[in-house]
Amino acid sequence: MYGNDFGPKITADGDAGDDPALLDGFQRTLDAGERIEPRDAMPAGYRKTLIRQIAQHAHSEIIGMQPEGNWITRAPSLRRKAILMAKVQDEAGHGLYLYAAAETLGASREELLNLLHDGKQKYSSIFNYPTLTWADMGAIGWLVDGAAIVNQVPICRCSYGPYARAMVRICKEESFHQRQGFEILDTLSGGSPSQHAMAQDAIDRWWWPSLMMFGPPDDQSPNSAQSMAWGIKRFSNDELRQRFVDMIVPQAKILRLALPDPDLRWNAETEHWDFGAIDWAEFFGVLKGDGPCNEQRVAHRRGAHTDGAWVREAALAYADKQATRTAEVA
Ligand code: BYC
Repeated sequence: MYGNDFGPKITADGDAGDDPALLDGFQRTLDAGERIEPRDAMPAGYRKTLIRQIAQHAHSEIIGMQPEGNWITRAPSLRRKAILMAKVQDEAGHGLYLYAAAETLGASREELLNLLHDGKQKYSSIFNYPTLTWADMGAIGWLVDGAAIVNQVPICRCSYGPYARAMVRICKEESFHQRQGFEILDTLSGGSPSQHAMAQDAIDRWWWPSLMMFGPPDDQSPNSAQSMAWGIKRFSNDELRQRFVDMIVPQAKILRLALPDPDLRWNAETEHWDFGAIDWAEFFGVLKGDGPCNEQRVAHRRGAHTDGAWVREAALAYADKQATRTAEVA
């Protein structure tokens, strides 16, 4: 399905096929802890898995602009507005780096966007929840970007070079995003009783969906084992979820906010925080399209794509003109 324009064709679609010599080279690169680059031979499944994950990641970044963009005009001060605008622009940039990384595997941005618009590729479950109050901007920054950092820092060491390199810059920006979320919540938590209540309400609504961001439990994660063997994922979904809980619990104390889980307690034996059961029926329902905002998010994305057609056409016409001029001069 995907061609690779970045190097010699190994098979019709640029993959190693069953050629043992090529597959051996791929495995040796992985075993040496080195990076697979676009021109290298790779198994078709490796390419397909990367395109699936990178596309889903890119889609999450651009769909993630919607719940936050919703609050730009209602930010409570000029400073907050400027910060939120910068953050939403960062998300667009993350989408661009990731679509560009997918392009090195032979999947064009247009093709991937069509798959998103047709509901054939996913984006993160978290963005199917509504942002009801200003405190939600704090909760998204602190919890959602916090979860993103925990999930994405290991991807900086992913075996595929372009994805790993894109993640380095993304993670730096995510750190700024998390701090701005923490600061919003810290301010609200220390404000009037109703501001504190608003912050607590946001945490109550975003906590469980944030835990779901890490994906299904390991025993229900069909892709994990192979992705870990290929060095695409470095840790399992449950390992990263636990790491996130361990990071957030002490931060919640500093924020003077409670996490809505009566089963949350320190386990001296494991030296981790135990937490309560996640409602996986809710997660799979959201994945199927039954979340509170699924329809709205995809409809808005399709609308934005249609409205932006003239920009793409103008850019192409300009590029054509430039190319003609350059050819004439040459
Ligand atoms: N939401 O076998 P599994 C951000 C799907 S952006 C929706 O464990 P895998 C941010 C999964 O795709 C956050 N679908 O899969 C942006 C698979 O279905 P398919 C996005 C999910 O890939 C803006 C099926 O469930 N981050 O943080 O091994 C503003 C079985 O799962 C979810 C990334 O994309 C989910 N939560 O592991 C602020 C990071 N979880 O594709 C913040 C990169 C699972 O077979 N991605 N599914 O139909 C990853 O690390 C991995 O893809 C995942 C899932 C851990 C998410």
